[in-house]
Amino acid sequence: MTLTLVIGNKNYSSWSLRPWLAMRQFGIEFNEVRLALYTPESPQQIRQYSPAGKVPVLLDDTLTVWDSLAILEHLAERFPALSWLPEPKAARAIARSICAEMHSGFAALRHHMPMNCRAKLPGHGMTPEVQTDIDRITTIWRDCRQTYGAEGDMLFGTFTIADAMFAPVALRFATYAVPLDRVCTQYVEAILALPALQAWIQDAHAEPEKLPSFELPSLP
Ligand SMILES: N[C@@H](CCC(=O)N[C@@H](CS)C(=O)NCC(=O)O)C(=O)O
Repeated sequence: MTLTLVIGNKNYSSWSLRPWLAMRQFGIEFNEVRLALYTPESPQQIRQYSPAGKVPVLLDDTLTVWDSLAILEHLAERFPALSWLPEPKAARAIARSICAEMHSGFAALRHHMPMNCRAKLPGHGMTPEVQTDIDRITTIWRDCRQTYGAEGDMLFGTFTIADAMFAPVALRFATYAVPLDRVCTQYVEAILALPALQAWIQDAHAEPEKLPSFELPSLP
């Protein structure tokens, strides 16, 4: 049965990156449909696939699954032999909680430091609210790495859904050169070094579209 993942521009679409990265990391085969977002045609194009009018969307045979977290949960059910979440119950509870926290929070960071894989924008986008988001995210990363990360470079050692959820943040921290401590710097480097993430960035560089609102977020 074929899986098709519908995504937006790789340079800008942070929500698309999450399931794409997880599927590539776990070696799941899928077809990719990439739509250029924020064009006059894009709302109608997206609605051909998703009732919500947003990407990412997963087409799984006759099923349509939309929303990045729902897609990851669906995949975890579909491929139960893969390690989507850490094994110990306590770690799984934390992993689920931080995925949900990431999914529903950090609005200031998203707004002021939009994902832009190609760009280098040090110092742009920083506000007190953004710093509050960064402080919370780096606390999460430190706690996970220190408590559960001994067996690898990811939040819970090996790659899990939690890393897919936070990978766009790692890219943002690199683009905006956010100052980080050693543990968080190493985590960002580990995410950036994933072959699948490198492939995503390479594809982002090859994209022709330039969206002005993502290119020059304001200086504080
Ligand atoms: N909560 C959703 C958010 C999806 C979302 O906002 N996608 C953006 C792209 S990153 C989108 O489709 N924008 C196109 C539009 O609004 O026309 C998810 O996790 O999938």
